[in-house]
Amino acid sequence: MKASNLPVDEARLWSDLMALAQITEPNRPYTRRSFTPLFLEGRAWLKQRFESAGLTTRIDAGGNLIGRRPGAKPASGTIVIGSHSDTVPSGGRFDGTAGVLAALEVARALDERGQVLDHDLEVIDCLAEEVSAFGLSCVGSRAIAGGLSADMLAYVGPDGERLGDALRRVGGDPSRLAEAKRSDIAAFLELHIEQGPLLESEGTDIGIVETIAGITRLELTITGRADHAGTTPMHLRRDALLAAAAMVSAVRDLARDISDRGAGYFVATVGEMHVEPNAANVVPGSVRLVIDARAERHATMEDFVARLRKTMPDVAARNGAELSAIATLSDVLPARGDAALCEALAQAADSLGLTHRRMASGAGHDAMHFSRIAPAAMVFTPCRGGRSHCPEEWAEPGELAAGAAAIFGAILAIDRGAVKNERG
Ligand code: HGY
Ligand code: MN
Ligand code: MN
Repeated sequence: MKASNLPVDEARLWSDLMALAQITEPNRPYTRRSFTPLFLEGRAWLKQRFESAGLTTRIDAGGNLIGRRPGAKPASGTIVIGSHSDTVPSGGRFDGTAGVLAALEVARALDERGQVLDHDLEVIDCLAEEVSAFGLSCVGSRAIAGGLSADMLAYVGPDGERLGDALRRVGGDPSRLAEAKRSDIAAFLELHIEQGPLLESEGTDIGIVETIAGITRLELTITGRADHAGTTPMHLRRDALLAAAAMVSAVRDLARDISDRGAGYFVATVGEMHVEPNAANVVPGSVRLVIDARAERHATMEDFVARLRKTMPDVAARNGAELSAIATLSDVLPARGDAALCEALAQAADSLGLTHRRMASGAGHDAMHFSRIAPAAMVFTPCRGGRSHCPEEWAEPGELAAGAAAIFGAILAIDRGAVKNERG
């Protein structure tokens, strides 16, 4: 339903979104991969918008762009709102960016309405929420939560650069990560498009996220033998890609078996694969593939990984290759929305005449990491056909403004002390 007289400027939010969307790789819109020059161009644009909204900006040691407005009683702590501005390759215009720009719009609206908060207020564009070229996601929000480890900083990207060096290149500082870890956050709120079909199919205005599925990413290396594609008889081949293909369908079968057994929400995908030497006339010598698994319950994920480790070596051997390595790239536990913050969002929605429902998220978000160090909650807004991580991703201006307005209302409630979250 189209709510009227929202406390945020729908047109201004939409104009920001469409302006930032123009900063993309021209031949595969919408692509603004973290750590790239285009990402930094988007950052520079965001910094200018933050500052024209009266926020003082900085890049913290974790590479996050932070816009800050001091409160009247700084001892109250900091209310943080934000998301991420990096995209997947050929992604959409709203995943992440809607949350960053809605946060900026909320900050402007609070200011324009003379709402002086007791709490400090921060708008944050978190670095590299999407799986980066280094194989790691949520780089900036991990740093804020104190979870960006030295091992992770040693991850190497496709052109040989270490993550720690890339972090420095975008303004972070791996030697000062202890300073990036926060203990002052009173509440973290994130607006995000649902990236699923539920809200649109029901005609519900906003979703209030109670749980975010845990994510485990594993890198499997399959070793065969590179040979001449024209002279090597079929029965003598050790084709790593053939084995990898069998493993991809085995992952799918295992995921279906687990999700059909009612062990809570579970999905697994192989969306990334690198073939060596990747030449038409060479029998593939080796393959590196990444499994992305999501589970509502961590016990289900543990079961998946145990069964995977047990069965995959045989799948490789049956297809003439060897599973030579399984590396855990990341392993993030499921996260919960703070009950009191969720209730504050529901009450804000009610007061605006917005319909809302509680729901789970199969997508990962920066809020997962903030939830380890502070009360955190998310607002979902509908997206057309539930499509995301593709150029067809679409959201309506009024839907995004409604989500931003709910956050606006929840912030006022938090600031006046009307929200007693689980951390007391
Ligand atoms: O992959 C995810 O769940 C998120 O879109 N980064
Ligand atoms: Mn995404
Ligand atoms: Mn996202």
